Amino acid sequence: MTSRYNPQEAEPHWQSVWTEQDIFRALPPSEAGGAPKAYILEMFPYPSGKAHMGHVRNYSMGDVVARYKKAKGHNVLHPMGWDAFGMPAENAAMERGTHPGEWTYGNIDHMRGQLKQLGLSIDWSRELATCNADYYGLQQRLFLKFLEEGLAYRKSAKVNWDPVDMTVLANEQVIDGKGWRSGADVEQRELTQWFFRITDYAESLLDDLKTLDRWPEKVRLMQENWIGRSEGLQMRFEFDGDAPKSHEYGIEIFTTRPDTLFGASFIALSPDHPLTLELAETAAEIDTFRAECAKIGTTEEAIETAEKLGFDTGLRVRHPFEDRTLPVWIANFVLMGYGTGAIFGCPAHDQRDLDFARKYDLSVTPVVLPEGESKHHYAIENEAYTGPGRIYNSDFLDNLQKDAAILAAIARVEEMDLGRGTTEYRLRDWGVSRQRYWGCPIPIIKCETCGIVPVPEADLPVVLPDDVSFDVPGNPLDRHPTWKHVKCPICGDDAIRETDTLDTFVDSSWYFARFAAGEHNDMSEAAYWLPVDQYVGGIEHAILHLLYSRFFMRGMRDCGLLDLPSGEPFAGLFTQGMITHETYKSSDGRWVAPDELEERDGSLIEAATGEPVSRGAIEKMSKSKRNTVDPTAIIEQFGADVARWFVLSDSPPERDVEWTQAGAEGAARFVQRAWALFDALPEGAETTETSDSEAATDLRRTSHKSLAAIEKAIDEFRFNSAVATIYEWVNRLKKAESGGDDLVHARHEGLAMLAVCLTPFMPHLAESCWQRIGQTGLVSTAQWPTTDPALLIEDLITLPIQVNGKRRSEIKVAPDAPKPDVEAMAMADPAVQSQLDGKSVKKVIVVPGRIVNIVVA
Ligand code: ANZ
Ligand code: ZN
Repeated sequence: MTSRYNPQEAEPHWQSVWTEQDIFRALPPSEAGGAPKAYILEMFPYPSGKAHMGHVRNYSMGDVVARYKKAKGHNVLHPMGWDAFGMPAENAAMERGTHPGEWTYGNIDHMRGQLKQLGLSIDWSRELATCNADYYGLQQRLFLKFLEEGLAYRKSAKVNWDPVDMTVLANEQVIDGKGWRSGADVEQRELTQWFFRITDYAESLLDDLKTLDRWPEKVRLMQENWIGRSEGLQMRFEFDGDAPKSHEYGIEIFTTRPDTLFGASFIALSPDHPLTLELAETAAEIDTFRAECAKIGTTEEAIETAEKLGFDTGLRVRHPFEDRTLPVWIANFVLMGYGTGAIFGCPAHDQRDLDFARKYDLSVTPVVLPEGESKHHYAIENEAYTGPGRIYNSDFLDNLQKDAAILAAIARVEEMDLGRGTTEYRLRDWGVSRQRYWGCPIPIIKCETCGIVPVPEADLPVVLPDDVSFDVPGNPLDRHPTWKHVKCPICGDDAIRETDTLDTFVDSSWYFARFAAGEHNDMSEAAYWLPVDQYVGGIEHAILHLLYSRFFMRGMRDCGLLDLPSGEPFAGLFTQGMITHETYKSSDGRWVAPDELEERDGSLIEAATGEPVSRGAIEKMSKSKRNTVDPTAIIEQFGADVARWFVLSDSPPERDVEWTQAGAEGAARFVQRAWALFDALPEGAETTETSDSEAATDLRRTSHKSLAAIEKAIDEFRFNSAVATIYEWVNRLKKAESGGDDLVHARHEGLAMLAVCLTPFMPHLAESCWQRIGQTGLVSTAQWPTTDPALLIEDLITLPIQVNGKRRSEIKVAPDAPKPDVEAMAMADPAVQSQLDGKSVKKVIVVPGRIVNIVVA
């Protein structure tokens, strides 16, 4: 009589055994013996309230790698923590009147419980939360170190200001030029803010992407584009007629397309260009125009998509190569922070310039001819041509290809002493000041006499005050009655604390180093573990988080804090796909959640109302479409192993996976099927004799080949292929149950191997199975089995041998045996030898896998 496997009993049991035996604790380097280290990390969660299926997928994938590496004999570090500062806690505080900390720590407790239910091989002794003063106090030290080394500095910069909520908004909080909460028109304000000098590292951040060969190509490309190196030309256009006093030298522009200089039709200044500001002093229309531009917001994206706006200054400049002049405009799409804040517009070959030229009726002259076009008929309508081609309409550049023309134009401009070739980066310094409460306080004191004074070491951490209120808009730190009032550490006079806190991206830029540094924040231990060998997370962090982390490691290295020569935090990166689910709508157009449905007579109805429900598209699980499933509910119904197995089984890890109830039920049936295999093994199987019967050898071959295939699949991040192999292997082992006693030993061997292979995927089931067949210890600490190479060799195949087209014999060879070997074996065959009988061989034709034909005279 076979028993059922009960995940509700087994899972909590094994989890408590693992905890009691403390088997997932990472060993400090001194205790690791010769074991190689493996640092496996998933992007740490924001404690929003509840874990979602995306977390389940992310952490299951990391757990597969961590458990596998452990089985392979590595000293594994697999920690977990909480990215715990940020806006949602303040919003919750405003809505419910709770303290952000209370809300956050409550969520952490809940989500920790949920993650523990998943049976992850986490070293919980290293858990951290970024909102904990222990953590952000160290971050304040880092900030001061960066300040000392010139990597942090203050400057005045523009922010999005919400005049109703009286607060600064992040770019993401400006929607169509309006504040996301108040709906008020957002204004641009200048504030003095803190910055990190990430641009110092632009070159190495870009060049070293080449060394990250275990990162997805698309992420490297996204980073490359974000850093945005362009080889360009900085040059001036001299004024025609009277030049404004401050610009007698001309207007400096930056371009990456000097090959299009003959197509130039206007010059455009940024609304914030010094010349614009100067002109505005005597022209009120320019002020009005600037205010109009300021409504659009500071993001490049907002500016890119906004309607093009221009103002003609009436000034004119001379073309460097031709006897003509160009008008000088002010244009909203020219950013002050890039290049020189001024451009020349070539509408034929730049879409923004074209949109602008069409709107203000400026000339459009094409100068790059695409391959296959005739210069007499080629014309630009409403789409600029930005591709390669041959230059025309361009005097000395005519007939050159684009790239050669760029160099020729730069050379000529340098010769004329009007400019020089340059390298520019799109990357800007990282503004880290946030006018928020729930973040890491910037450890600075502002004194009227002494200026900007770092908080002395002994006074760190600067702890957030608890008694704050969120009933009025703005930063509670700023209006706290006492917190910001301190004595200046230098002169002792009254002074004021910096009330800005750090961008939460700072918190996540070094947490992996904190994990690695262990209990005593020992940076030599951090150097042992870093870089992270395998990082797993969402593609949404492909740019900022990864770039900031790369900057931080370089910064810490150059401050002498961390011995990490490459400055690279993540040697391997994997970005997983999302979890999708069908969507459902009621007849009156409401979204209906999956657990509110019932199936009646083959059609879907809403359980509460009995009304019919229609199926919609399969989409990313989201609260707004109500197509989420709750991991806790799944774990209660099926167990954590089923949830883990499902999210790993159905699609390649980088692709989306669709969650279905039927799929979960299928996974649950598989759990029972696998268990039944172990349960059916006769007692004492482990002590039976090996058999070399053909059936036994065949079964052993399947097991060893499956093991090798699973190993390869995990190494290559193809978890779904590993799962598919396990399915087949289980079927094969099931068949063996009806075989003879000669199979018992091979079955035991196969099942012991299978249990180890199941561990990364379904660790609880694997423990029960391991125990059931009498193995010692825990499978979670068992070594990965070794394969017997002899059993991996493919079965031999039979090749017929013909002599002059007549079948005379056959030989058995490996399917991939090289031709010369096959030929030699065929010639040596006794039956063939007797046929040849002294005749001379003219030719031997080997058709691999099919036949050998010997032609004799
Ligand atoms: C003339 C031109 C002709 C341009 C053409 C492009 C195409 P990337 O390649 O991304 O670095 N530009 C320069 N400074 C700018 C600023 N402050 N705000 C907005 N646009 C600016 O972009 C470089 C190109 O972006 C430059 O080359 C310039 O336009 C524009 F057929 O100059 B180009
Ligand atoms: Zn002072």
